[in-house]
Amino acid sequence: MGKTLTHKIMAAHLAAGELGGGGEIALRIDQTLTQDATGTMAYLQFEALGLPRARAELAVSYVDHNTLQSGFENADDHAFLQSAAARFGLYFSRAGNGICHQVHLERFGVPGKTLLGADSHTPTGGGLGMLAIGAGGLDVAAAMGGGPFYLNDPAVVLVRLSGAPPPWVSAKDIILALLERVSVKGGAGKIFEYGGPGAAALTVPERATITNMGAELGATSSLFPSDEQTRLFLRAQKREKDWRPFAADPDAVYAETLEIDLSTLQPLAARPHMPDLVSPVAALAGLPVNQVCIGSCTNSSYRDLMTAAAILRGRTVHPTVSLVVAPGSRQVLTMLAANGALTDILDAGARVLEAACGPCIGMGQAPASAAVSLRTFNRNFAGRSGTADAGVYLVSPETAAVSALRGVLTDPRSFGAPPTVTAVPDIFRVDDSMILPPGDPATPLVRGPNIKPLPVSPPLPDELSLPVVVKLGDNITTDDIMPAGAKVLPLRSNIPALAEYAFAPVCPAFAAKAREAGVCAVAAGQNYGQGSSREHAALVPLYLGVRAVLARSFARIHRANLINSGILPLTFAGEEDFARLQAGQTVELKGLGAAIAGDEPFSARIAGTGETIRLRHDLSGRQKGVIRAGGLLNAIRQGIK
Ligand code: MIC
Ligand code: SF4
Repeated sequence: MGKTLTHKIMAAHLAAGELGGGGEIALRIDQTLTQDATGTMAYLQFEALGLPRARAELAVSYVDHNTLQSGFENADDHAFLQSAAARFGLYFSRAGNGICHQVHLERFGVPGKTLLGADSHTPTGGGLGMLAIGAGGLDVAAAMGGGPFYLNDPAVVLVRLSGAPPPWVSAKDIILALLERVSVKGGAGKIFEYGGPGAAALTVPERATITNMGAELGATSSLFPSDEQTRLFLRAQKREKDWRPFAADPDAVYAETLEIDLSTLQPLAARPHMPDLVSPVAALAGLPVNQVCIGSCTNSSYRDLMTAAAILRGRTVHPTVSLVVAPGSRQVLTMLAANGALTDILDAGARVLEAACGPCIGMGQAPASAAVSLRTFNRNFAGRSGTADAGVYLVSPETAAVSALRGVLTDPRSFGAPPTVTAVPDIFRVDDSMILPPGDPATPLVRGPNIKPLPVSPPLPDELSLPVVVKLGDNITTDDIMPAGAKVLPLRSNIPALAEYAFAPVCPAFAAKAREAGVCAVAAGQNYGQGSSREHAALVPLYLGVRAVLARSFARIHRANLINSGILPLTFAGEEDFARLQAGQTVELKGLGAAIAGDEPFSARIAGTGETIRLRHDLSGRQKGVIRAGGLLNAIRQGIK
């Protein structure tokens, strides 16, 4: 029986477990990456593990998220990260060098390797034929130290692309079409492997747009084969020596196959406030637009910005629109500067930002009240832009640029002939001078006042009486649990200060109520914790006394982060159990030791009501040990893992 590409890479990296069995497996990790909003915690954890030096083949620490520096906090974090990189043996990509995923694709990604990143969009590397997975900082710290990464063996789905996209339809429209079909929770427990003639024709930057936004499907990862397109990209990056062909066997067996005929696609947009609320741009055309942002790890490549520049050339942005352009990397920005495209963009009236995440994570450029903002980004969750009532639409660079000129959401097909852009030039501008190589192990860690110690959970007791502080609905994002943005992100290495903002968008009184309760629980619907990898969405609730989250289902990375933090992720056994439990009630968990040891559903009483609910834990043997110890740090220190 032929093998999928995913299983070939997994088989070559399997450290424990069985492929195809659906249980927990462990993979050896070749490369790790962190960014500054997750990195400070990851390196504090690496330090707490007592590991002297990274053992992975390659470990890179990027600074790309918190670059606004409106106070000392971000700069303190950068100094800490730079010292940690030198001490622990990491490459350090300095602020201004670009967004982690874009730079990793350009400079470090290698086909057939495994990459674990403390950021949910790490699967961008799948555009190069890597198996690239997002995880919480502690899992990345453990992998950096040479430990394997544990995950549930995913089902492998083939997305077979046929046909060629019509003019003005690009990679963003392909992944939006898939999001419409699969939804933000439909990818859970799956890896999406792309194939077919339509995939072969896509360049690496286009593939990376698709694998990047596979994160919005809730997928474990997404990847393309490594082929001639991959070789051309790596050659242009002066890295042809890193190229190897990798592909699925022709008779590979997949859990599921999805067919997309690219020739049937049209320009698409995801409407507020979820990436899977997809409509044809034509159906929304005419909507007045206040802001257009081009950038983010999804759509900020040389290909994307050259396309936008070609559309903008010789024209001026509409008077009602603020056009913001954030290039993905210093490589992209300097190439645009050298070939004149940057002048076209500036001449058109764009506001050009440094090569960083910027507005994607609410680090500046918040839209006006009730504004409509078109963004080439990957997430349009309510409030993520920094403006609670702004409506963010996710679109391709083509739709964004054309709409910026017209002042209304515009189907780019009405613009005339599409620009012809070389996505992968013969040679990219390679200059790694802003990437510092690993330094002296004796380098002291620079700890400014913003760097606070980690919260650590106590071991799991046998009984817990937990008031349910809040009951939430489906698809609660990590931005709902632990918002980001210019005001809150500087506190990422300061859990006590961050705690004030816990659940702010969905339950502003959460911190006060949790403190009053002492220990407590959170209840929620399906796909709880979708979105980012930020373990702060577990560490902050832990700090505030949350000992269990009861949900109808969980997003993969967040569930792992809860377990790693020592918070019990429990699922309601049935619909009626979810319906029965109300906010303000107290759940009594008794005989937890026995309940965790077994794998069957167990009962919990709702205090003072005479009612019970049935719950499941679905923990693997290893996870049971982690939960009993009170989290992964405790477990590793006690030699449990
Ligand atoms: C995001 O896009 O939400 C982030 C910011 O990149 C996060 C990581 C974080 O919160 O630090 C992610 O996607 O994992
Ligand atoms: Fe940065 Fe946005 Fe990409 Fe997250 S999604 S890594 S914030 S550009």
